[in-house]
Amino acid sequence: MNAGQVAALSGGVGGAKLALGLSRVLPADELLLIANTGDDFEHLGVTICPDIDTLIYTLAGLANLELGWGRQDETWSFMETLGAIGGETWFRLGDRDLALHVERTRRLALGESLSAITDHVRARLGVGPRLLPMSDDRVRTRLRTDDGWIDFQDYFVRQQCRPMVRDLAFVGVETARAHPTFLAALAAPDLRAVVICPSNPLISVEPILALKDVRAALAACAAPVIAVSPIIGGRAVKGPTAKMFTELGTEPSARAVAERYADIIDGYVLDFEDAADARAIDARVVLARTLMISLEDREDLARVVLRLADEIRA
Ligand code: FO1
Repeated sequence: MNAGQVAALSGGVGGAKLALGLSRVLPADELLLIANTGDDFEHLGVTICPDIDTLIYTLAGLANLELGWGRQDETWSFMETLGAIGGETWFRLGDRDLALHVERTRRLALGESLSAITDHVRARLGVGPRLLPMSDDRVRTRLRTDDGWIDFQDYFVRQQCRPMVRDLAFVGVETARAHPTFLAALAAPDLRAVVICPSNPLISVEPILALKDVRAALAACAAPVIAVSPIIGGRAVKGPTAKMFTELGTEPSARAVAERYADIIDGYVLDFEDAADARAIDARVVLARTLMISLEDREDLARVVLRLADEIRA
């Protein structure tokens, strides 16, 4: 019983690793990827969509694995030249990566949707599974720090996640429409599974869940919803997840992540290291190795997730 589609919700690095695993164990037409766009921003005159691009580059085999963002075999002439003439260089755009931002910005200005542009680029770069932005409408994550509200990339890149986070907002989410293909996938009677990839719940997954109709569609969908913990032993594999949880008053743990998804998940995959958390989680739980170092790790974790979904569905 493994016909229907799998819809996977993802942010950047960690999520993209599992998305790659899923793409390698599923036929391309059985996987639909939904990318967070809350991190998107306009900078140096171009529109940058970090999570969409990380997913495309990862699945195309073009990702810069050292940096965790951008393209491999990158050169930096544009940034160096920009710096030499006194331009802003805190957000580094590689020469190859820049081409994508320039082309996307040109097409957006012509009135094309972000989803159409994304679809075009993913096909040109040889990525098989469909990849959708969570919405074609603009949603921007902002954070309240002790110095007031700031944009996500200002916090994440310019200030290197140093400020204490007091609150989060997804500006535009009240009026943004979830992509219709995404909502249609969730409503499909033969949907096999929804996977919430191991991305930061606060900034990568919750912008998607905050879109009108998405949480209700997930709670109502025929398929099991399976989340994978991005926290292993109280620590995030990469990025500020644990720090943000602490600053917002919750001890970072696999259990704390599950609690944020309590109303929508049917299954939860957490690391062997977090076995003690398993009992407190109100979903069917599987312990696995969730640290994805090798390609095999990514595929193995994808199989664990699909097996859990199929067991729940059966
Ligand atoms: N992250 C950084 O830490 N420093 C950068 O200079 C940087 C540049 C960059 C350029 C294009 C792109 O798509 C992503 C980029 N990122 C950079 C990552 C980006 O900030 C992501 O939003 C985060 O990694 C969170 O997912």
